[in-house]
Amino acid sequence: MSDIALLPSVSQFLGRDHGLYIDGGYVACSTTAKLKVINPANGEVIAQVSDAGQSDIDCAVNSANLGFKIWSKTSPAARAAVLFKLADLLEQNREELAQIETCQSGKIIHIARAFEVDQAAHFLRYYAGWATKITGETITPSLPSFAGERYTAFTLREPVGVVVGIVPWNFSTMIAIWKLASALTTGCSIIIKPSEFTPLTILRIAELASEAGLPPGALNVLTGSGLVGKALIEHPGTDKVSFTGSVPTGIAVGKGAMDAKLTRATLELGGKNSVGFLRDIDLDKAADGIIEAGFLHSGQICAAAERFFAHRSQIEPIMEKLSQRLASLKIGSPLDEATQFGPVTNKQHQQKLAGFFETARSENSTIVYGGKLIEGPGCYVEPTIILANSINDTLLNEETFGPIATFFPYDTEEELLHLMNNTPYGLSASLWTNDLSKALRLVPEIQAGTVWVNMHTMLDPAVPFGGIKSSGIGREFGSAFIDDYTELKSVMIRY
Ligand code: TXE
Repeated sequence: MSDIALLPSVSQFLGRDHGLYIDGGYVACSTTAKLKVINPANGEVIAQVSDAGQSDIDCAVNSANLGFKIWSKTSPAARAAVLFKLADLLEQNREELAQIETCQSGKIIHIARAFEVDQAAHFLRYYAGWATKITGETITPSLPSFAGERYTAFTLREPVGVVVGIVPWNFSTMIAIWKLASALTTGCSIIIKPSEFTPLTILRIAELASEAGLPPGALNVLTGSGLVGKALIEHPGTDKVSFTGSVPTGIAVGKGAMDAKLTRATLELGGKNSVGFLRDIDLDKAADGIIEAGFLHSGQICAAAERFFAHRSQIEPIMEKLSQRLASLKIGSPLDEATQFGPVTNKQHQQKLAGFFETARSENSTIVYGGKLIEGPGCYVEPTIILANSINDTLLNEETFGPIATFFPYDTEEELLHLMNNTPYGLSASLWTNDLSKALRLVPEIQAGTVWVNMHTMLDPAVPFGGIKSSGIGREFGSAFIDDYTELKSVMIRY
C-alpha cells in the first residue's frame, strides 16, 4: 500500500499564509513571528502559523466580549441549530479535516477520520442538544411572614462569559470541539488556543463555524505558544479557562487563573492510569485489551493506561501474547491506509520517550519488547513492553504519554488495589474480569474519575469525564459540564 493522495483543498489550505481567526474571519497577526508546523511522519515543514502578540490577544478578547453579548442573548434553540449545522459541516468536510489532522499530528488516517471528525461531530450534536435543556430550580424559602407576605425563589443558570480553551496536541480537533461545544451551547463565547504543534485543523473549523451561522466573536482562534494561553487566562476580559494538557502545565494554569482574578478553571490533566487483570481473565482478551488501553494513537491519550498489573502466574504469558500482537502491527506512514501504528507527534516527545527507555535500562527494568527509537526522519518509536523491577521504578510512576506498557505482578487482590491506587493521579483505570459481581465490589475501591470494566480509553459524551487527585478539577460531558460553564444566580421574590 502507499499514501493516499492529499485533496487539492488540503494542499491549498496548508500553503496559506495563516492569520489569526478573530471576529468571524482571518486577520493579520501584529507580530512577524511564525511557528513552523512539522509533519512528524517525515520531519517536513508543512505550514507556518502566526504567533499572536499582546495586541492580537487584546483584539481577540474584545471581540469575544462583543460576541458574548450577542451569543448569550441568542435563543437556546437557535444556538443548538448552529451547532447541529457545524456538526453537519464537519462531516461534509470529513476527508479534508482528517488529512490536515494526519499531516500535522501523525495520527493514522483511520483514527483521524473516526475520532477527530466523526466522534467530534457526535460530541457536538450531544452538546447541541443541551442548549434547550439547561434549567434552574424553584425553591420555597422559609423566611418569616409578619403581615401575610410570601416568598418564592428560583435559580438561573447564566453563561460564565468569555472562555479560554487551551488545547493539547494529541486530539487537537476533538478536544477543541469539546471545549467550544461546552462554551457555545451554554451561551458563552470562546477563544481557542491550540497547541503550537497542531494548530491547523481548528483554524479550518473556525471557518466552518462561521459558515454554520456563528456570529463574529463567539469563536476566535489565537495560534501561538503557551505564553499566549497564559496571557489570555490573566487578561481582565476573560472569565474562565478550560485546559487539557500535562499535569505541570495544568498546575501552572490553575495557579495563574486563581492569582489573576479567581478566573474559573476546569483542568483535565494526565496521569498514570492503571489496568488490573483479575485471575479469571482470558489471556487473549487481556492482550487485546492492552492494545486498546495502551497503544491506540501510540498511547498519546490522556485516558490511556500505562501501568498493567497481572497475577504473578499470568504476567509472563500475557506479555508474550502482547509481544506477538505488537510484532504484527504494521508500522508506517499515517497516510497509508494499511498502517496500524504511526509516529508520535513531535520530536521533543520522541526524545522524551527515548529518555524513558534509558531510565528503564538504568533502573534495571526488563525491556521485554521494543525500547528503541526507529531510525529515520520521522518521530517513530517502537511499541514497548517493560517489566518493572520495583514499584518505585520511574516507568511505573511518571506519565510517558507514549506506546509503553509497564507491567508489575501482584499476588493478592488487596495488593492489586494498593498498586492501582499508589499514584498521585486519578484520571482513569480499568478492571478486566468475567466476574462482574467482584468487579462491582472493587470499583468503589479504585481512585479514578473513570473506571472501566473489560474496556478502556473509550469516551462517550453522555458519560462525565475528568480526574480526581492530581489529574484535574471539574468534569466534561454528561450534564456535569454545565456547572463549569455557568454561574448559578439566585432570585428571591416577596409577594
Ligand atoms: O503540553 P502542555 P506539551 C504531556 C506529554 C508531553 C508533555 C509536554 O507527555 O510530552 O505533556 O507537552 C499550552 N499557560 N502531555 O508541552 O505544556 C500549550 O501551548 C497557558 C499530556 O505540548 O501541557 C498547549 O496549547 N497555556 C497531555 C497546551 O497548553 C499553556 C496532552 C498543552 O501544553 C502554558 C499533551 C501556560 N503557562 C501533552 N504553557 C494530556 N495528558 O492530556 C503551555 N500552554
